[in-house]
Amino acid sequence: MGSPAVTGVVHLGLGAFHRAHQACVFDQLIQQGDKRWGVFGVAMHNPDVLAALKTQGWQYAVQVASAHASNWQTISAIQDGCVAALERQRVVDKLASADTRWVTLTVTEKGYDSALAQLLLEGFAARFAQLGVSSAARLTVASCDNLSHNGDSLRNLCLNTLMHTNQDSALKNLGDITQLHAWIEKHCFFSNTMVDRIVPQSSAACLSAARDALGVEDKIALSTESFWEWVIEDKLADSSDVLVLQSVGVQVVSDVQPFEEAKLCMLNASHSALAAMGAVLGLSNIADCMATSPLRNFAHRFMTEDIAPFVRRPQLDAYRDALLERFANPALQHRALQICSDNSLKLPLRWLPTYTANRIANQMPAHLAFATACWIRFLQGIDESGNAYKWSDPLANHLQALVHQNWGDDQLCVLSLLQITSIWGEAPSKDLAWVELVSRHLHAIRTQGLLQALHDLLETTP
Ligand code: CS2
Repeated sequence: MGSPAVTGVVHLGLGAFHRAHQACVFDQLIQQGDKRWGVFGVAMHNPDVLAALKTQGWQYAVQVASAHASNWQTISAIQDGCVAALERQRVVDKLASADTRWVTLTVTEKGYDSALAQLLLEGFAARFAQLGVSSAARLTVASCDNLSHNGDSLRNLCLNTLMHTNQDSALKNLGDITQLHAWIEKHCFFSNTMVDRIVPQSSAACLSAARDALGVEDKIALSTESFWEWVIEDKLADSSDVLVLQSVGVQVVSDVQPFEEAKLCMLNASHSALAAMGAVLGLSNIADCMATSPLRNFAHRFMTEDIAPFVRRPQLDAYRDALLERFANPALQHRALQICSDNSLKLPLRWLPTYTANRIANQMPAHLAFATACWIRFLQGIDESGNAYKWSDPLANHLQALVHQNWGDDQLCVLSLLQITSIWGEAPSKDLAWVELVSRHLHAIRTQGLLQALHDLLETTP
C-alpha cells in the first residue's frame, strides 16, 4: 500500500502499549487506504524508541501470541516523531498543523501533570493562531491511559492549568488566555476512551523470537495477545470518523463509563492483586500466578463476589471468564513487578471504587481486604524465599519505610498505610471493621505464609 503521506495523529508517549494498540488500529486504517492516520510519535523524555524506529525505517514487529498460535505483524503507522524534552517546538508545530486531526496520549497515570498540560496548551495556542476558528482547527484529543473519565480529566487539567497561568509564568506563548479558553472549549473534543490489550514490556526472549521469525534485528519488537478493545465516546471533532473507526473494530458509544469501570475494577484490579501475590510468592509473571490454582480461584471470586455486583458492563460472567483466560496466556511474559509499578497511583482507580461501593451497600469485600494485606506484604520488598525485589513507584521509599517501621504490629502497619489519603481517601482508615479485617489477613500472611492464608480465606468465605 506504500507509506501514507500525512501524519494526521500526534501521539504522546511511545511506550509498548501505544505501539501494540492504537498504532495497530491506525496501521489497519492506512492499509485500507485511508492515508490520514499516519502517526507523529512523541516520546516524552526517553529517545531510545525513536532512535530504533529511525534506524528500522519506522517499522517494528508485533507478535500476536497464545498457547496455540503465534503470528507476526509489521506495524508502520508511526511515520515520524521527536522527543518532547529535546524538541518541544516540533511538538507544538505539529499540534498546530492543519494535517493533524487527532491527538492521542499514553503517558501513564503519573503523566497527567502541569508539564503535560503546558505542552498541550502551547500547541493549542499555536493552532488557534494558525487555523483560527475554522472547522479545520477542530481536534479530537483522546487520552488512552487507564484513568477514570480520562478525557474529562485531561480537559480539566488543561483548562485549570490555563486558568492558573499568569503573565509571569513560563507560558509566554499563549496569547489572550480568555480567548484561548473559549477556543479550546469549542475546538478540542476530549473524548473519554477505554483501551484494552495486554502488552508486556518487551523482553530479551521477545527480541530473540523476532530475530528467529523475521530474520532481522528489531530492537523494539513486542509480544501481545490477539484480544484488543478500544471504546471511544461519541464526541469526535469530525463525526465522519465514527464509521471509519468502526470499520476496523473500534466501538464508538455514547457512554464509555460502563466499559471503563469494568476494565479498571475487574481487569486492572485483579491484575494488581495477582501481581502483588505473585511478587510475594516469587512468581515472575501473571501466567505463573494463574497456573497456581488458589490464585486463579481468588481472581475468579474477587471479580464475582466483590466487584461484579457493582459494575454495569453487560454479560459480566463472560467478561470475567475471558479475562481469566487472557491472564493465563502463557505466551505473555507479563511481569508481576511491571504491574506493581506505580501502584500508589493505580490502586485508587482500581481498588478504591470496589471498597466504597461495598461499604455503601453495607458489605465487606473479603477478597479486596486480602489483596490489600498482600499489597502491604509486597511493600516489604522481599519474597517468601528471601529474594529482594525492586519496583518503581513515586512513593516506593515512603511506603517501604512505613512497612519496615511498623512490621510486626499488624494493626499499626495497616493503619499507617491506609492513612495515606492520596491512595485511599479518608474512609478506609476510619473504618474499624476494615482495618481489623486487613490486619487479620496481614497477620495470617506474615505468620503462616501467603498460600496458607489464602487457603484459609477461600475455605472460610462462602
Ligand atoms: C496492567 C495494565 O501494568 C498494568 O498495570 O494492569 O497495563 C493492563 O495490562 C492493561 O490495562 C490491559 O489493557
